[in-house]
Amino acid sequence: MPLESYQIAQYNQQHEAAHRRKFEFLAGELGADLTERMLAKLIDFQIAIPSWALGTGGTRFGRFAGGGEPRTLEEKIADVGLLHSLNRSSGAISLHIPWDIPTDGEAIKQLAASHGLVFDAMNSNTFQDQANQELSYKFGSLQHTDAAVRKQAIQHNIDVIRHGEALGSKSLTVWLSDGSSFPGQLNFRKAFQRTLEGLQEIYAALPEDWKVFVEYKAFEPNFYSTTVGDWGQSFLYASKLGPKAYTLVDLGHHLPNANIEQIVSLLLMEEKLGGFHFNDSKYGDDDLTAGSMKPYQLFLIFNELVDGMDARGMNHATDLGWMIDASHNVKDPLEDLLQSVEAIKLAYAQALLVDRVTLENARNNNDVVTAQEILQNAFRTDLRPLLAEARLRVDAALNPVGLFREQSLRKKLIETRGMKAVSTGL
Ligand code: PSV
Ligand code: MN
Repeated sequence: MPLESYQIAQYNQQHEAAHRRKFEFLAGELGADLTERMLAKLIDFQIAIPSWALGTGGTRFGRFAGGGEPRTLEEKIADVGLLHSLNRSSGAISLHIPWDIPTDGEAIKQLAASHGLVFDAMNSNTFQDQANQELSYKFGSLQHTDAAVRKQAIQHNIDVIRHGEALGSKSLTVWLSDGSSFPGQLNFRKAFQRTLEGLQEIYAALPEDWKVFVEYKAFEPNFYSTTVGDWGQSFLYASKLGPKAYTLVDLGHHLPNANIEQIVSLLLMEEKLGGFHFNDSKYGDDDLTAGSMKPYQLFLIFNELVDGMDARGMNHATDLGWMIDASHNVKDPLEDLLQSVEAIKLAYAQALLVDRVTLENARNNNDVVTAQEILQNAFRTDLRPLLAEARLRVDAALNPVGLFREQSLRKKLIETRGMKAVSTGL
């Protein structure tokens, strides 16, 4: 273990006095009741780490690895365990098959449990051809005109479910790159129908207590049409499939300037929002650190999430799938993931702070100014000391990135794994 609990305790002791000053000021402003309620919710709130984001990400032009990347599933679990010991907010890992096939499900499950981790959604991959694969996905998978290709893709998804069952996962995320790159290439209606039929077979293989998340994406790798291209199409599939099927929102998968918070609000209302892939972007599916570009948008999304979940009496921590889906070209992947988790929890905390009764009154009175003030007051309140206090109370680091650096954790990983260790993924 590159980080021992006494090292976290020592670090916290050194920084506790400075933290106390900031926290006590904030708690005084918020009042003891609200402070404690928010702390309890923040401690519960966990965000799953994608196994494919633990290595350095690349672009189509190149990849600049930083060393010490996890080489095996066991090492990926160890990395997520390390993140979780630093922030106690990343208690789950999301696997991608076939990048992370567990050879011994029970042993992997136990290893994860020893780090305090559970398995979040399993992800299938019919967007790449694998070395020993019989038929190609060049022209799609579930939408393919050839029934044999569709069958292969369906079977792959069923295999992923079986791997997930062995690990205690409870959901499958299906992202299809299916679509077309040129006008005329595809019959949209037939592609939709074939995809629906494939999803229906996968749905039929789901265990009773599982969910399937249908992830949409507007473009890439296909640049003319995508067969699950937006939330409307995903919603259509999820509705036709049945009560175990939901839409998954990846923040990078919309056309520019889409109002994601409104999408989230309506999906929740219709009981069809299943989960999230958090990341941030400026141009397309940039897969940047959550909250690095548009923190206000992230807050507005959480504002709708808290409002919509409360309206339905949902448990914030457990009733939706919270996952990161990001890639890191120029940062240490582990530091980047710590930053993403912090940004997500900050947006969540800000949303908890919104005075909903006054907001609703302002809306009813068409008092636009007050409505805006309420949201911006919450967004502009510095809640970082509250997040730090939540960590302190569960023996995580007051400043996870600070401790990661102070303990030279990347250097230690490079010492054991080497400079050239390369992680599986994109
Ligand atoms: C596709 O862009 C996506 O968002 C899907 O969730 C995939 O599983 C993941 O990225 C692969 O990196
Ligand atoms: Mn995604």
